[in-house]
Amino acid sequence: MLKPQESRARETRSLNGLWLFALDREVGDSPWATRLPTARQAPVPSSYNDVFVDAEIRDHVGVVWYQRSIIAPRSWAGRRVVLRFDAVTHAGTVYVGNERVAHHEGGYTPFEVDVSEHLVPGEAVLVTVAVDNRLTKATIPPGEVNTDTDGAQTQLYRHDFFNYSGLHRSVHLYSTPRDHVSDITVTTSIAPDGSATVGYDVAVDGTGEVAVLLRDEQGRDVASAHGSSATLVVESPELWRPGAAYLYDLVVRLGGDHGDEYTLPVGIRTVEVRGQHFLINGEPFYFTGFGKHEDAPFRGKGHDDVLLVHDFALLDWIGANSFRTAHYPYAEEVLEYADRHGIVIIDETAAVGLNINMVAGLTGGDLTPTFSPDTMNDVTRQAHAQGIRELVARDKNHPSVVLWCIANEPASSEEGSREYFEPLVALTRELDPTRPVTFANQGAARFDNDRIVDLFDVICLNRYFGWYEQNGDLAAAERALETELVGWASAHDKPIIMAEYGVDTYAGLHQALPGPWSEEYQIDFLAMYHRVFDRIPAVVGEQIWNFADFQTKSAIFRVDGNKKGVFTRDRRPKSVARELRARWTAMRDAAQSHSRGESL
Ligand code: BDP
Repeated sequence: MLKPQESRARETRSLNGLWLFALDREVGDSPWATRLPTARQAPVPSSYNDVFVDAEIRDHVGVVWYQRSIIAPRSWAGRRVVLRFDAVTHAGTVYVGNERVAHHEGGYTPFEVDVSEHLVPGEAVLVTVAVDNRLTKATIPPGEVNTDTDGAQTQLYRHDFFNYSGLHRSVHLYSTPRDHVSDITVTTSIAPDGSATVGYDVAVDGTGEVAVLLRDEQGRDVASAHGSSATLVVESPELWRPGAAYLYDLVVRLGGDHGDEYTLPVGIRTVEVRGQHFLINGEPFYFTGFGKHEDAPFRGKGHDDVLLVHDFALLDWIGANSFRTAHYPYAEEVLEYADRHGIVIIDETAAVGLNINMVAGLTGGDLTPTFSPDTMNDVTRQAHAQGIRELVARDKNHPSVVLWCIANEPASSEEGSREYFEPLVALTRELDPTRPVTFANQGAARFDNDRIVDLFDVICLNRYFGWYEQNGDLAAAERALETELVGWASAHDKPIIMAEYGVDTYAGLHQALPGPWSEEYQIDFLAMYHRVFDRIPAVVGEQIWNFADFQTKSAIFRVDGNKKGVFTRDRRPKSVARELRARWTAMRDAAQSHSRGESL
């Protein structure tokens, strides 16, 4: 699915800004028919929860309404006009004037609708969006909605981040010629002689001849072809490398000089898993970085370019080369920035909380089977499959994305997990045969009782020895961690990434004898994990939980949210940041001199 862009044939208008905003109980039967009966305005993009000082809005379960008037310029008459939402969390129903034009489920992937027949260029029309934040076993992530005796709905969900909702990402109105490029798929390979190929496949809605041009960063044409699919050869390619991105432009034209044009940035690189190695461009790659969240004060999960650039500046400062989009697909701007700046991405679906017996890192509870007709069932799996389809459709062309992660901490030691996951892994491979596939494994599923790991290419482990287990006892935690990692490394000939490890740390709490929650304990804890990783060659990556503190629902083990960040929620470094910086910048320098051919 192509992101809207300006080109000589395309125009886009941003619909970001202030929209009218009302709760469901404040509106009548057909709220789209007239102006919403409210003076309240909500910013787009943003979560709505924290911008108003109103508990009813923050904790609302169900539908809210957004509305604004839009106008397509007169010059768009006769063209195709599209209304596009980058993310409506979790479900959106869209009305243009009196007509319902779209419905989409899945809060972290875009959708769009051709509205050419629903508006008249030059005339204003109302756009109204019903946003539903309810999570059920038919949604990804899953949840349960319960109704109290007084009729109020409450939302139960098992993931450890606040259920932020709203128009989280940009909204666009754009136009293309009627005959237009509807999709592009690019795959790249590198030949033994150092030349490269860029294979492309262009989908077209309408008619016209396709012509493509590949341009380098200086704007020079390096290859061209005609036809909707072909393979371009680049004799002396500049590769896309971690920390040293290089992007070509694939300019796709349809129907000659007056037809459509779309430009796709292309990075030439390969990804491969060989034995216990993860290879990028044929060279072993070691992941350093974090599991992140889209989370910030006031805006919740609303996308913000200021935060985007600042977070990447902090990643660079600390020497990290990668992160995982825990626990949902992030805004496309994030992936584009990663492409442009050489940061490596593990791209995750929103399938988090597929474990009935776990709440935020803690197992226990009633031991209800997770996979059963009454719990996570075929309907859940259909939503999950749709989430995978939409993730791959959106992100398949990003060179920064090197690994699909199709779930976080499912109950993979429980009966039924294999039947649930087998078709989903097959689907992912069918949609994208070029990238390896993983899931993030939770600690209750160890190397001797996990039922699904052999279906995947890379073992991603989330472990909390020294926090949820052996709390405060790092010597015992070190033994447990080593036993666990050695167990996995001997049981499977696959690379291991520690995809989560971390401790809640209250910024400013210092202790001479480090104990849990202090900044010193976070330092000792991470140093211990790193000692162990350095002893086990199958470990090819370390991604700390979490980049920054983030908001959660309330719980007795959460203090205004989850405090496992290396940075606070407002992005100030905790003491451990400098220790990580020393380790990771040294590793980055060594990797860079290695790829320059210097001896280590
Ligand atoms: C893991 C989850 C993550 C939580 C983390 C924690 O994958 O979402 O935030 O534990 O408890 O289980 O901090």
